[in-house]
Amino acid sequence: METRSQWGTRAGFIMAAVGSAVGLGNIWRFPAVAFENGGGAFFVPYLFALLTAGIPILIMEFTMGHKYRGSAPLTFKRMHKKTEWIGWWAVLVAFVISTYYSVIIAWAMSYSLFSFNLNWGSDTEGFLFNDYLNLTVDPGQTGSLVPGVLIPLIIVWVVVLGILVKGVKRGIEIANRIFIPTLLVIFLIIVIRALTLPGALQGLEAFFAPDFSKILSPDVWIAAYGQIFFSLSIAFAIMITYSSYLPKKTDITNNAFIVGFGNSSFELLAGIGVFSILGFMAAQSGVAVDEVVAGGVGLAFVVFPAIINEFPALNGLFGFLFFASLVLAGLTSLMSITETYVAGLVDKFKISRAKAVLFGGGTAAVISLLFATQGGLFFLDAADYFINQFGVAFLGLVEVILIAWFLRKLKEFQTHANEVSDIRLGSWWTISLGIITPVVLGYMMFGLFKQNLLREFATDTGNYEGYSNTFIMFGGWAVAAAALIIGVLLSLGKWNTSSE
Ligand code: LEU
Repeated sequence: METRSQWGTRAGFIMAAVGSAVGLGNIWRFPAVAFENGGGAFFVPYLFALLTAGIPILIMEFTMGHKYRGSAPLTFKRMHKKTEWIGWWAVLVAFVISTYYSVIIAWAMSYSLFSFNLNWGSDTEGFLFNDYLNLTVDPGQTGSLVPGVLIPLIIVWVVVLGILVKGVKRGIEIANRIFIPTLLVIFLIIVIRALTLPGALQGLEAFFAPDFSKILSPDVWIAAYGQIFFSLSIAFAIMITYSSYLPKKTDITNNAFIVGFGNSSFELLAGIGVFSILGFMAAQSGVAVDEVVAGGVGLAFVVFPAIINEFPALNGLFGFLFFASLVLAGLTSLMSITETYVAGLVDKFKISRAKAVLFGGGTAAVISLLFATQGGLFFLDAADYFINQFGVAFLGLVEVILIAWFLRKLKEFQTHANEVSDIRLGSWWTISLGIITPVVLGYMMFGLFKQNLLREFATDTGNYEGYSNTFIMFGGWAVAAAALIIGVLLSLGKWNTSSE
């Protein structure tokens, strides 16, 4: 029985895949990660990871989705009856990400409104932590729900689940066809304005100035792989799910190149825009650019509002455009994350799409409330770090080793992709996945486990961000482990017979 939904057009699929890839990771994560890890020199590991892992895995996942035509669990089950658990593990990693990713979109939504009156005032840091997030509890405590986060969070979920209920073609595809071009236009306006601000050049110099002393450090390579996986939405069920809706006659390899390079171009554009603006800020306050840079949350929600205050004209409008671009980019990514478990539930339990959206999305929405509490930021930070390192990157490694070494599927997938694609895959692809990725990523993963476990059991202060052992145990390790354990349990359940 094959009544699987399909994309309406090739452009629709590409737009949706780009929509998934281009997200919060591109706009606020990439510029800060690149800057912290050697600036211009970061492009060496970044491009290496893109060309030997990112695009090859993207092609592999597109091939798997297209060949086995199922959600991640069904795809892995059809590939080999003993590997369904990996599909569920991937889906659960996506599930965890969706619970906090939605909250960051909610913040951006609030901030797009705050922009109009520059509500954040001059102390943007105080505003974020005290006034907006009301962060007055210790890590591990929740405190009460913060209404300013809760309301936009509800809107985020209503929009995303509303779109998913409408289906692949009439929901996801149409939304992406509207959101992605809009995002591109808004972003180009921001980048052009940024480049014409006084000080922009110094900002770009700081961004591109290579610091080659860092290039041999494993941390920098971990950061590059992590960024590529997260940013391309690979290794956690998304691209397998989206490509399972491709029609039989399609193109795999070319599509993967378009999505891969499209995503990196957007990332670079974001880097250029963000650093031009930081250069402006540095010039304005007479300090060096690296003094105004802050990672992650700080960059978008502390530094940016401060800069917007200083804009020569139309401050409110530019603030709005910046945060609106975060909202749009975030929503199209959240749709793709949520679709992984909606598809998994539909396939395994043969329930209707509406029920799967209500149950799967509803559960994620309820859990996301944890991050909308006063202590939410700490939970978010720990969950994000652990699920990325020990969910996404680790899962990517397990997936590649299993497929390339144990099941020896690369040749078969290569033939499958070549049959439908313009570009033919050769030894670049098999060597990247069969040798380079397992070896380089495996080496780095080993180091990462060692580092985190050592500091976990050494002293209380050596943990990630200095969090306590108990908090790291429950807020970090347990979350990453739960994705794997619940994934295995789900794979043990029986399939509704008609789904086979
Ligand atoms: N690729 C997205 C981004 O860069 C994230 C993913 C979890 C959908 O933000």
